[in-house]
Amino acid sequence: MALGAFIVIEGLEGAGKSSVMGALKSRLEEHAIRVVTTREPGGTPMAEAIRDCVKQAWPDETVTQQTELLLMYAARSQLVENVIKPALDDGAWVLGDRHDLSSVAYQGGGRGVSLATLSTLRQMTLGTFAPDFTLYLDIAPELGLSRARGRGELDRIEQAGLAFFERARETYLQQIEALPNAVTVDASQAIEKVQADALIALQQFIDNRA
Ligand code: Z5A
Repeated sequence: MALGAFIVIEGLEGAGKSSVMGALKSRLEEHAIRVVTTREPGGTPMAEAIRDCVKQAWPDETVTQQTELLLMYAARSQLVENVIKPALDDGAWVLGDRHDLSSVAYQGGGRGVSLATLSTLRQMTLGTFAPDFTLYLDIAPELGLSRARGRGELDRIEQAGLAFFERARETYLQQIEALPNAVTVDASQAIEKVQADALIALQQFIDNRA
């Protein structure tokens, strides 16, 4: 069994994952825990190249559902095998900005890929590997996207339209309900309150693990 713990932050764009990640990292470091942060897709040189590829617009061709799905799992495989598992084995805790649940929400709920297909790919790529704890930052797509828009141009996936994000959120909520080690935080609150709620959830996870 790995020495470290794998904690994943999930949520729609603009939910505040980046700022919550910073707060969790600081809290873990106060506990003298070594922290490695990751993001998906991305986190290795090859996975970062895949990230650029999936996020950019391809005006002269259609990006098929299958291509998008396979690229997400290709990036995840690179990250898990080259970064996450070695870090956990070395005793670090890994804080992940998104992981497999994003594929279930976006490619499954959003694009309509079947749960059976997702399950086959997960089994092939991850086997039984899964987060020890998932923090889901729940936000209505209108609010999240308006925050994301405040930062500039929306990328290819962000341009998918409101109905896509509503399906993704619905899927997140259903999946989180069924996960044993998961907590939902209301991400529509002020950022300070979102961070405070996230830190309470983290502390409970740490206490339960001790
Ligand atoms: N994707 C997928 O389809 N399938 C998969 O399997 C995976 C990913 C792994 C990754 O892009 C895209 O890939 C993503 C899902 C898809 N695309 N979409 N659409 P990304 O990493 O660039 O996207 P993101 O993860 O959603 O990043 P984000 O928009 O930066 O979200 P965030 O990290 O949660 O938000 P933030 O950067 O912390 O905050 C965004 C802005 O809102 C910022 O200006 C903050 O100051 C502001 N903010 C945050 N919280 C608050 C509160 N509480 N109040 C006010 N303002 C706030």
